[in-house]
Amino acid sequence: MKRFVLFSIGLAMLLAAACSSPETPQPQEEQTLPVSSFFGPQPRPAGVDAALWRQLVSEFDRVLQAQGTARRVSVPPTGSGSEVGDLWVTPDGGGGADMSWSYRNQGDLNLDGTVSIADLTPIGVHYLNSSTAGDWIEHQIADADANGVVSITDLTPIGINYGGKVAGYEIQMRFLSATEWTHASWVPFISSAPGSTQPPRYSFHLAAPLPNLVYRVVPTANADEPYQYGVASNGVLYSLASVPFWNQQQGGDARNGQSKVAGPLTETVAWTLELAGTAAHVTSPVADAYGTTYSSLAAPNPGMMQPGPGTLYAVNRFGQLEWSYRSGKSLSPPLLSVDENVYVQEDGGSILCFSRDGHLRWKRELAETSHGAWWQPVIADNGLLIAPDAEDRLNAIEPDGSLRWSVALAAAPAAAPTIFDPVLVLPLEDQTIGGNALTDGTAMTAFAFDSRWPVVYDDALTCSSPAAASTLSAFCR
Ligand SMILES: [Ca+2]
Ligand SMILES: [Ca+2]
Repeated sequence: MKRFVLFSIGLAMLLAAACSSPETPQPQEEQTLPVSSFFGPQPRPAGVDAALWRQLVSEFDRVLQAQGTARRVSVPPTGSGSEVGDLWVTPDGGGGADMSWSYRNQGDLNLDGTVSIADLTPIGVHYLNSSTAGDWIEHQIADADANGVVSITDLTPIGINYGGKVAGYEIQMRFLSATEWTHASWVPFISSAPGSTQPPRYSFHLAAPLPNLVYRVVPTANADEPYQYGVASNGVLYSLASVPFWNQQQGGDARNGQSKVAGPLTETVAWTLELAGTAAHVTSPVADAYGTTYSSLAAPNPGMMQPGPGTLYAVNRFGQLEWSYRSGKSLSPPLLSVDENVYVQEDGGSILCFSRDGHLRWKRELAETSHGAWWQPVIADNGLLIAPDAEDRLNAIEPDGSLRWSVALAAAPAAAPTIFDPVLVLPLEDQTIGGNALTDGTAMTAFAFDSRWPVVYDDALTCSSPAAASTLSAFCR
């Protein structure tokens, strides 16, 4: 037997010598196959230039050497670039709720759950594509350092995060008043659809969420306890879950400026968009659950105190203009409803309702006269839009554009309405704060206090008074 093996090796050597004779050309691939000092020969992926592939493999060796991460395996992603920032919790209408979030693991460009040398391939495939092109969404997955172009520098985050693994996500919860998070469930890693360049989106159903519970998800590098935890997602307070991220000026209908997402901790500029013309006045932007931002800008109005004709802009989360609507009149800040309508009020009082894609769904005239000013309407949690008009009436409009109620005010509105459920609070020009029932508009109370911008937080309405400097008053339920 031993003799047979020796004979076989000898035959193989003879055959190999015959194959490598000068008359037989080497295949092109073998001549250009680059070798990683950590992982050995790296076959060139289809569609990637041979010289570029050599450069990527060589540079990746250098990055791994510098970071000292080449031997690392299965560590949880802990960097801010892996932080899930789009956890949504949406009530299902039957007492439960649906959680959803996008996979994030910085450096895992091929979306297989692990940061490895296989993640060099997307850089080669999408090399030198940039955010200035309209098809950026197809290439963006390879922009590991998020600088708007796929280039050699995208190897660095792969090296830094090398070995980063997401085996799944733990769903955690805590009561609003507590600091300790507790385990609610765990969901395994899922892959994207074949050929997809978009991170997979996870979903999880909550059978019985409580209003004062906060939810978040945390990636784990392993499937069993004790978990190795990565960086936690944004937390969502369930009672704010049905509200878009920042759906009207000063946050929500209580004007308390509270968002349901944690803001960024770094000051990196993600994008800048130049809008045409000169803006004399920019209103508070609002953001929906898809990351699209809406804002109304006004043109200058020479010689006039009030802003000029306004334009409503919708800008997506990549900084690209989705649509715009130019009005002949000045515009209020936009408002978003949970049923995905975008509202804006024109000078004089007309309400315009748009769908998310910029289609004008309806327009409702409220007053025949014009004040040369807009008021800030407010949208209640139940979708009812409350809007003052130029004839000093307060109007409640249903999502379909029909009028639920309309009542005369004791004086002209002096600022924006605020909802202090079940009362609608409105500062008036006669230096009182009026209170009307949200359900039918009935005047319930009026107290003498010269204030602008009341806010509601917890169980108190807080107002500051310009008449008595530094006065801050709180009115409890
Ligand atoms: Ca990967
Ligand atoms: Ca890049």
